[in-house]
Formats: sequence, C-alpha cells, structure tokens
Amino acid sequence: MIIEIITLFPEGLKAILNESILARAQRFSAVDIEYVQLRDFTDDKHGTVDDKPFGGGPGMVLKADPIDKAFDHLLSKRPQPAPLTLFTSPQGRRLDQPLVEELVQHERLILLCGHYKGVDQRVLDRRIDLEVSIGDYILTGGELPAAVIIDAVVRLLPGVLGDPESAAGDSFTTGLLDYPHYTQPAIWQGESVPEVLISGHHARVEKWRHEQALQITREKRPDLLEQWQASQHKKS
Ligand code: 4G0
Repeated sequence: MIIEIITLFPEGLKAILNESILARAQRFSAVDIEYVQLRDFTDDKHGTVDDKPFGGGPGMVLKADPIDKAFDHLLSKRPQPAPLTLFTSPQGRRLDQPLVEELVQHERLILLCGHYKGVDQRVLDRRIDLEVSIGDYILTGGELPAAVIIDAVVRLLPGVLGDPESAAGDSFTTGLLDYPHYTQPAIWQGESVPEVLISGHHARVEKWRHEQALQITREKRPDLLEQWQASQHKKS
C-alpha cells in the first residue's frame, strides 16, 4: 500500500509513524509512507499557505492553490494506481472499524491534513473523495487524525501483525468488547487468575471468554451488544 500525506508538519507525523509496528511494516514494504510539505507549493517568498476568510470572521483558511499543486505533484510523480483521497476534518464521516476495512482495500491513499478553521471549499470539491473525522471534538490540526487513520489501516495489511488471528479477534471485528486477559504470576498480590484459564480445558476457556465478552459489552457498551444480537439473529 502507498500512503501519501500532505501536511504542514511532516516531522511530527514521521516521529509517530516511524515507531514500533508501523516502522516494521515500512521496513518489510507492507506500506510506503511519503510526506509532502504543503509550504513547498507556495509561490511567494514567505511560503503563505493561509489567508483571511471571505465574508469575514475569525481564523484563517488554507488557500486552494498550494493544495492543488501538492496533489498535481503527487499525481504526476506517480500516475498509477489512482488514489483514494481523504481530508481529515471534524465534519467528516466518523471513523470506525468498517470504514477502516474499506480503506485498507485501496492500493493507494492520499491524506490532506487540515488546519485553522478549514480549507478553501473549492479545492476540497475538486480533490477530495472522502472527508473523515476521528470523533466529535476539535484538534489544532488534522495530523493526529491522519496518524490514527494510518495506524488503524496499516495494522490490517497482511503480515503487519505477527499473528493474523490477533486482528480477526479484535473487538469491533467480532462485534463484542474484549474478554479479560491474565499472565504470570498465577497469584499476584494475593489475587489468583480465574481457575478455568489454568485448567488447560480449551473448550471451557473459549466458553468462559465468550461469556465474559458478552457481560462486559452489556455493562460498558449496551449499544454494541444490541447491534451484535441483531447480527446474530440474521446469521441463523
Ligand atoms: C478542518 C480533524 C480541519 C476543519 C481535524 C479543523 C478534529 C478532527 C481542522 C477544522 C481537526 C477530527 C472546522 C475546526 C483541523 N480536528 N475530529 N482539526 N475546523 O477528526
């Protein structure tokens, strides 16, 4: 997969995306992440990327032309495969696991990180396929949302997680929250691990974990439990 990011803060994003599992994914070429500095596509000596909004009001708006030129640059350097283009903004489609699973189907993504009060609407209309939000809150920039989207997508690429079952078993993939986990020591500060997990009885372990997942989902996310129950009815 190829992921290209148009941003005013490539160094901050690199620091996040070049760590741990994402670093390994890039080393074995599961994903190629490229950064484009938006300021490189301005034509004045100050590198002006924003301006006052027409109609007045507070805040600044990212200008259309540098963004348009950054897209031209990426597409002329690499015409194929055609990308899906994303814009990170609070107005976007809410990111969830089904959307992540849609995004990972694309061979190439371009992410534009927004700032200030937003971006000139004309370049969004021209260049953006999908506006994505990571939740109902405002951040200072679209870089952290871009990093969140990329992390969620890349971990689904083949070979990125050591064990493919670890992604398949995720809550939001199964539709239920996770069951509790335990490791050594078997007794820690007087608290023992549930007996069933030490029994070595695989079927009993699976049954216990499923019951725990149901109970925890009922307590913490009754909305998810209802969705899960509806999906179970459809399966029969
Ligand atoms: C575009 C995304 C970008 C418009 C970006 C702000 C939160 C998210 C930005 C704005 C972001 C999110 C209209 C404030 C940059 N904050 N929830 N900040 N406006 O995904």
